[in-house]
Amino acid sequence: MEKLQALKKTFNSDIKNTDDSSEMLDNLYIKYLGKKGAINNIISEFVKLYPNQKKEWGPRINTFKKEVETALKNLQQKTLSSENVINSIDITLPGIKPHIGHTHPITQMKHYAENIFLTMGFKVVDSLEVDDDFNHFETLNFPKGHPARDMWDTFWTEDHLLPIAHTSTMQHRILKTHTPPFRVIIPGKCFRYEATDTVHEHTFYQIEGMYVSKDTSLAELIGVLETFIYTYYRYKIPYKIQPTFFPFVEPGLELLVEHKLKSGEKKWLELIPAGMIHPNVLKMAGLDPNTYKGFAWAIGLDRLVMLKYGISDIRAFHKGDLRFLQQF
Ligand code: FA5
Repeated sequence: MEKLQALKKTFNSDIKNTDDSSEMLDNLYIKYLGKKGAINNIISEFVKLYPNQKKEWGPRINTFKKEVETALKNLQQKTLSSENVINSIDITLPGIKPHIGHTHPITQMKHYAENIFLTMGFKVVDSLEVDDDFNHFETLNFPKGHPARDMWDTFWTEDHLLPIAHTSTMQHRILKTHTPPFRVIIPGKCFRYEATDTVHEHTFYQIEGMYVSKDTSLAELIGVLETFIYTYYRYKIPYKIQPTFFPFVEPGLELLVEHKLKSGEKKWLELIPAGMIHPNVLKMAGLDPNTYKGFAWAIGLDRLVMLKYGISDIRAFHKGDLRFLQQF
């Protein structure tokens, strides 16, 4: 009885003198409720009592144990809430916008354009970045020494390979590996030995397209390009289509879009050259031009994006100026 009275006293004074820290709370738990704590200590003596003594002291010890447990639980709640107040986040402070990156506007728009063609039944094939004379020129109906090769001023490696100047370099491979009818687009990075200006870069992107079947036509080519332009810009952007020449198409055409210069003056900008695949190109890939017809095009992706956002200088894309890039 004396021990229990003494224990109650020390417990009451411990509780009074606690500083509400979680460390102090842990110590109190160990001191009173731990395996070798004061209450278990008393219980170990209790078992030595006579049965009639047990009857009297059992409930008293249990009541004290419950009092200790309740007191410590209350203390724990107090401790947690006081520590939370100190460590809590002030939700009234204004948020800070995280500086995380995002994909480049050209990449964003490449995916956007790819999705439009995917919904039209085209599949996407990746382009190479370096190729040989055979795929880049010969299979596209440019014999060696042909003056039309000058249309593509290119860099050459010492092994006589070239960083591709156009995605049409993939045409022969696609024709050889696909059985008509097929629809393919080939986005790729192109490199040219070019004097740069507001609409010309030395490194830029194209999206080549090819459609080959037994009965396709120039009308279908124009239909695909017009559908793409309307879907991409989502409004009736002023454009015109006029004839042009490329050795690997016959007839050839180009789609030009009205481009507003910084001065406010309007000019036509060549955006998508295209045409019916030349019979020689089909023949070189083993396809009979009397049976199969096809059309092809190449969209200038950088120019496509320039016109969407009213960007006046193509060189802004690869300058690395964050003030420009962060706008997308
Ligand atoms: C070609 O590259 C042809 N291979 C296109 C083609 C494909 C014709 C299939 C017929 C059939 P061109 O050199 O015009 O053509 O380039 C195609 C488009 O790429 C241009 O209309 C333009 O939008 C873009 N482009 C060309 N040169 C540059 C440049 N230096 N900087 C930015 N964009 C360019």
